[in-house]
Amino acid sequence: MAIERTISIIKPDAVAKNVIGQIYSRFEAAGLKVVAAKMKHLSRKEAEGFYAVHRERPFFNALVEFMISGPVMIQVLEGENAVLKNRELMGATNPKDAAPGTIRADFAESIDANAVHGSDSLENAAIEIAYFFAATEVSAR
Ligand code: IDP
Repeated sequence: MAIERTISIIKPDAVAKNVIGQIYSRFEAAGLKVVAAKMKHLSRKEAEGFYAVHRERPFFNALVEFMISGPVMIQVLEGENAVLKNRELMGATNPKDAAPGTIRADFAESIDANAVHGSDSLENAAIEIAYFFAATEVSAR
């Protein structure tokens, strides 16, 4: 299986709940390695740019407001099948539908405040990594 890299963002609700370490433990237990990380309070412009694909969706403004409501923890995860593996660890977008034992089932309150973001494809992972990290900020393989 291919070694991939993906973006994970621990959203403001989970940072406020003080569960960064618990979420990192799940990445590590699943064989995903943190190869870059930064805590950031996103500007409105950064959040709007990151979620530009959702610009026309009715929840866009609420999503941006939420993502700038407090600091987020952004990391690049590396490992076999990292994109899908991270999505599996996250669980469904709406925590009510998320499988037991997933991050969203255990730490998220609602579809608006759903604890984590994860790239949904290898192509988007590359775009999202470049959005937040310079090449020199990501550990070499
Ligand atoms: P994902 O985060 O599981 O990949 P996306 O469909 O890419 O889900 O949506 C991005 C984010 O927008 C979600 O994580 C969630 O916070 C928010 N979102 C998606 N759909 C809705 C909705 O129907 N109402 C409110 N917020 C939503």
